[in-house]
Amino acid sequence: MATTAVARLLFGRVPRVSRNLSQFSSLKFYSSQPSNYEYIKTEKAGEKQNVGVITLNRPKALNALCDDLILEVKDAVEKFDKDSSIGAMIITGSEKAFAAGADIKAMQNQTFSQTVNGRMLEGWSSISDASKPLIAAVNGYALGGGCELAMMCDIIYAGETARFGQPEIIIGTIPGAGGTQRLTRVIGKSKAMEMVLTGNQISAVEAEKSGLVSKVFPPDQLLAEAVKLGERIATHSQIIVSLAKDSVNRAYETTLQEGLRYEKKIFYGTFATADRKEGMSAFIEKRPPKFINE
Ligand code: DAK
Repeated sequence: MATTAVARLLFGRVPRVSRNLSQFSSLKFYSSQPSNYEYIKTEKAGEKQNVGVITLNRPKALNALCDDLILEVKDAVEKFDKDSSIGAMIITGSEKAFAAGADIKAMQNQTFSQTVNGRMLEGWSSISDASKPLIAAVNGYALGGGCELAMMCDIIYAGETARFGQPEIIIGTIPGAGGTQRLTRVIGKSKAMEMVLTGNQISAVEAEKSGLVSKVFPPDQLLAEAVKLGERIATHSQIIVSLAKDSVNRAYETTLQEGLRYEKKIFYGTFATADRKEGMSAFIEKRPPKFINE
C-alpha cells in the first residue's frame, strides 16, 4: 500500500488565503492575498512561507466569536490543513483581545428550543479536527469561547498581558466548548473549578505556571515567536507531525493502557512511511533529512 494511503488510513485528512496585518509589520516574511473573509485575516508567514496565520479581526467587539467569524476560522483552518506548503497554523487576535468569547448579543434572546433545534454554535468542534498543529498566540483577553478556542489549539503561547477566564457563570450560563472539560484536564480540578465557579481571570504567568500556556513573551514579540515555533515544526515530516499530534491528543480521550497501545501502533505505522526511513538514514549519514511527506 502506498505510504500516503497508509497515512490517510491512520489519521484521516492530510491552500492558502488574504489581507494586510498590522501585527506583521515587525515580521520579515509574510504574504497576503485578498480574500472574502469579513472577520478574519489570513497570511502565510515564515522564511519559507510555510506557517498559516489566521488573525481574528472584529476589533469593535473584542473579537467576540459570532457564527460567521467561527465559520470563517473553520474554513481557513481547513484550507491551510489541505495546503501542502503549510506545516503549522497559528490563530491569533489583537493586542487587546484574542477573543472575548461567543457573541453575547447574538445569544441574548435565544430560547432553549432554538439552541437545541438550531444546534447553536455547533460549528466550533471541527476546528480541533485539523491534522496539522495549531498554535494559539494569545494577547489580551481570552475569555469564555476565546479561552476555549485557544484550548482547541495544540500549543498556547501568550503575551505578558494575556488574561484567561471562563466568565460564563457571571452571565448566567456555563462554558459550552470545552471550558469545563479541556481546562480541567489541563490545569486540574481545583483551579478549573475556581475559574469556572467564580468567573475570575488568570494572568499569562499563572496560566504558564498551571500548564495552560507553554511560554510567555512580551506582547510585541508574541507573533514572531509563534511563527518561529511553527517554522520549527514545519521542518519535520507533515505525516509524522500529524501522527505525533494525534497520539498526544489520544492521551486526553482514553485510559493509559489504551493510549499506550495506540501510541505503539502509530509508532509501528511510521515504518510504513518514506519519511521515517529518510529521517533515520539522514541521521546515520550525518546529513539533514529531506522529507517528502509520504
Ligand atoms: N459578545 C459581544 N460583544 C462583546 C463581547 C462578547 N462576548 N465582549 C465584548 N463585547 C463588546 C462590548 O459589548 C462592547 O461593545 P459596545 O458596547 O462598544 O457596542 C465592546 O465589545 C467593548 O467591550 P467593553 O466596553 O466591555 O470593553 P472593556 O475593556 O470594558 O471590557 C471585557 C473588556 C472583555 C472584560 C468585557 O467586554 C467582557 O467582560 N466581555 C464579555 C466576556 C464574556 O462574558 N465572555 C463569555 C461569553 S459566553 C459553544 C461554543 C462557545 C460558547 C458556548 C458554547 N458551543 C460549541 C456549544 C461560548 C460562550 C461564551 O463565550
